[in-house]
Amino acid sequence: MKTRHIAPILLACLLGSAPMKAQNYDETKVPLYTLPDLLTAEDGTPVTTARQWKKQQRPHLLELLATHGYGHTPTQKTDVTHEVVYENKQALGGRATQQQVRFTFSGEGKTIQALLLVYYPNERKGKVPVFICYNFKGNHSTSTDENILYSPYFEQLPNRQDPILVRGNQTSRWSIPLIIERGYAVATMCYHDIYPDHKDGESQSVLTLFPKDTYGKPDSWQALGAWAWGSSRIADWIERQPWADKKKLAVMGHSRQGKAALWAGAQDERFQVVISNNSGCGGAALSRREFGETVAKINSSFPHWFCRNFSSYGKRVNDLPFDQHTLLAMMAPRHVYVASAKEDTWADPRGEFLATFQLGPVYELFGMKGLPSPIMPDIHRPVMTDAGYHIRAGKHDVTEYDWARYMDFCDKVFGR
Ligand code: GTR
Repeated sequence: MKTRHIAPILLACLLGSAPMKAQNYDETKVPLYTLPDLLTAEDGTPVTTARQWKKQQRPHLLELLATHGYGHTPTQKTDVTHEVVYENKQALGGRATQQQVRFTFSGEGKTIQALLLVYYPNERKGKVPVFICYNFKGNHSTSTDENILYSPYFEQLPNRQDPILVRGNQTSRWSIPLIIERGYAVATMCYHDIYPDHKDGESQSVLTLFPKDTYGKPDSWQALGAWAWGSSRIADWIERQPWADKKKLAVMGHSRQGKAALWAGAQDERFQVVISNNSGCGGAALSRREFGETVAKINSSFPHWFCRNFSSYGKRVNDLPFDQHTLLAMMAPRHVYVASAKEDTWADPRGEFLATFQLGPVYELFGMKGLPSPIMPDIHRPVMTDAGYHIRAGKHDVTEYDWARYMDFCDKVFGR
């Protein structure tokens, strides 16, 4: 018995690293913690007005999030061209128009291509709100429609029989018919096209389209920063479409893309509604709870996601100058919706809820309302004020239940 325990420890010592603590799933073992106070300025004075928040506190906190968490996004612009390569005005039995748009990003003598898949309703009174969200497994995974072109990342796979190329293998995560029925548009791109999601993905990512000194440093962007940047480039195109209501843009992401959606919403104030679906550690869940996935664990599994500075907080999470409520608060006075799943303990549903609750005092500066109670609601009892939260039954996933709630919330926010 003993050797079983000793072997990994010996191995870790030989490799020069201490073994990682097991993940905690026991609420009674959550350490005591104090969250950084969102309404205390750097010099210790209280933040009491919306103006102070906007002019001083928000920029200060955003800078902390960039320096210690997500990395700085370069301010330089890259060239982007767009070409509608496919259009079907009779998609979904005539209820929607489907477009596929090739984005070509260029810079530093290189180009990178990505494909955006868009559906918007044919029957519409005026312009429509739009959900912008990445897919994990290529545009072809969202539907069995044979006309959907493979996303560039998947197009290059040498084995055409690869099961990943099966159409519609993630259809259940994309309630496109429901989205259209409720009068919304949806735009999706494969996240690998922007930054291939593996630790050596940088060389094929959009980072390389920027000057060399904008990446590779402890506080510069990596994959999450790139994905967030890409959402803003999608918004640039959407804003110019005659059918799209540019004042009603929502960014939604699941899991690692929930983290990216929150970081996109923090930086780009065109996103009026920012939706985190099961985003967990480094997304909506409070890091200081160390429940499920931890800062130490996420950085060791995914060293290419956050900025390098973030990994130094693995063993001293209480020294982080922010927690995830800070990220959510960047949306004020816009709207944030956080969703959890009961069985998704890795993502710490309670931590996701508590971070959302912490938004309250910041919303109040703007005369807005955060979540009404610090007591977590039961499953399938969504709470919607100026912020939204729900926990549903089931696993780590995106389901029709989640989409329906996001649209209920957007209907409320957009006055539909
Ligand atoms: C897990 C990761 C989570 C979450 C998830 C996902 O492996 O630990 O932070 O992002 O992946 O993206 O599905």
